[in-house]
Amino acid sequence: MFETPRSEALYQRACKVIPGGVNSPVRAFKSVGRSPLFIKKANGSKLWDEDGHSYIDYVGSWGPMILGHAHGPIIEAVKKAATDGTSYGAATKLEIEMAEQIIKMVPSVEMVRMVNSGTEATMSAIRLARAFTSREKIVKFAGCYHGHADSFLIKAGSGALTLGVPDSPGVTSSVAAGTLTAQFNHAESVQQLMESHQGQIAAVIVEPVVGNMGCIPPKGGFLNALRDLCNKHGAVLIFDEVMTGFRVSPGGAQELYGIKPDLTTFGKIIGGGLPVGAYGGRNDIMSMVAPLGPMYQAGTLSGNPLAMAAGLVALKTLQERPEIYETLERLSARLENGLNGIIQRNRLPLRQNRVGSMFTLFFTGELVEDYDSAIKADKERFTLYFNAMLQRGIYLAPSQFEAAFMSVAHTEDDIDQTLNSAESSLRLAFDK
Ligand code: KE4
Repeated sequence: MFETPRSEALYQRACKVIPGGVNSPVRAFKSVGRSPLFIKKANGSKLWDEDGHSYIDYVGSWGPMILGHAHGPIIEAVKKAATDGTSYGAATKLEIEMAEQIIKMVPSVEMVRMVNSGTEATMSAIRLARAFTSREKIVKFAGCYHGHADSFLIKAGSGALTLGVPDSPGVTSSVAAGTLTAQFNHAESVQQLMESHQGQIAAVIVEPVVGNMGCIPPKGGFLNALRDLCNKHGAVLIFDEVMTGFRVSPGGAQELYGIKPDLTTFGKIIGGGLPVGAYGGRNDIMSMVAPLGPMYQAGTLSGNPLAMAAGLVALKTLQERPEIYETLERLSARLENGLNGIIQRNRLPLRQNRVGSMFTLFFTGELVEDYDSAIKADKERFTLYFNAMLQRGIYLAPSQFEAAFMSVAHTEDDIDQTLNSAESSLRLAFDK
């Protein structure tokens, strides 16, 4: 019997002192009908919970753990940096090395500012685009999630979508009025907004490969159309690569699809598991950022030595060992092909979307190409599958509307164990 009494007790205790017992909503497992697991430790592809159960992990801390948990060189770098102090609130050489490393890997970035989360990166990028264009409105896409800054909690995806509350209380109507919502993979929806708000749109922000509706790749020509529309209407094109950056290729989605955005936001992998975000892009735009320019943005712990040490090891490893992406592709394809075999053998109404080592199994028989098709997924059957997999030692994202992630620490045995568990879990979820 799959019992988690220690997690249960910790959850009760956590709920007395932390809203909902967690420090980020999706961790509460609300949409999968059970109380959250409390994780004790992790290594490589594995997690262990407080009750001693081990799991093959496909969440990877929501993306950062591309090299696997407790990656030796990252741990060593953090330990070494810590002996020299944890934060100075002053300039350091490490921050220059980090900026140079990002610029080397992502050529559209000519200057970059470090911050402490993906939210800070996207919030700052939007403010910068408004400052650069002297315009007030932004365009985002239904179902895309860019963190929890007010301007984005308008039909947000990820946690907000899962919680069934697309617009968050506390976001003022004046802020909401500044955010226009388009449809991912429907460029005409952006064109309509541009034409009906001539000269008012500062930026279009997009997840170039959506992760926050579950994984949805861009259809051919969609990102090119956004590039052309932004050129035509004088808007800043922002690629939110918090999830896709250094994930789908060393240069992110912009390298994979050959599109040059004006600004890019980063998070997750860039910190090697420590709190790091960044935004960067064209010199003429970044030159507006204080203290060089008038647009203000600041942060006590931005670029702190521990986070830079961890992030630098992560990025250098990915840049110097491009074969890592071949390994990620091989492992991810093995899982996808295995699941396709199960789907065909059992005639199941399921669809898989995958870009490299980020992927989602959707509980629908239809293609999932946009918000409207994503939300048709059968959340109830996903919940049955999620819990069956958890009991079999497979840790998936506790929401249908999230991407799963492979790491180079995963093994073929992990994949085969996952596939065995998936077949029985899916048969249970579909009463086969
Ligand atoms: P953070 O502020 O959580 O570091 O980053 C916000 C963010 C921005 N842009 C994209 C494309 C993102 O995916 C995210 C955060 N992703 C979610 C998972 N879908 C984080 C998990 C959570 O909220 O706990």
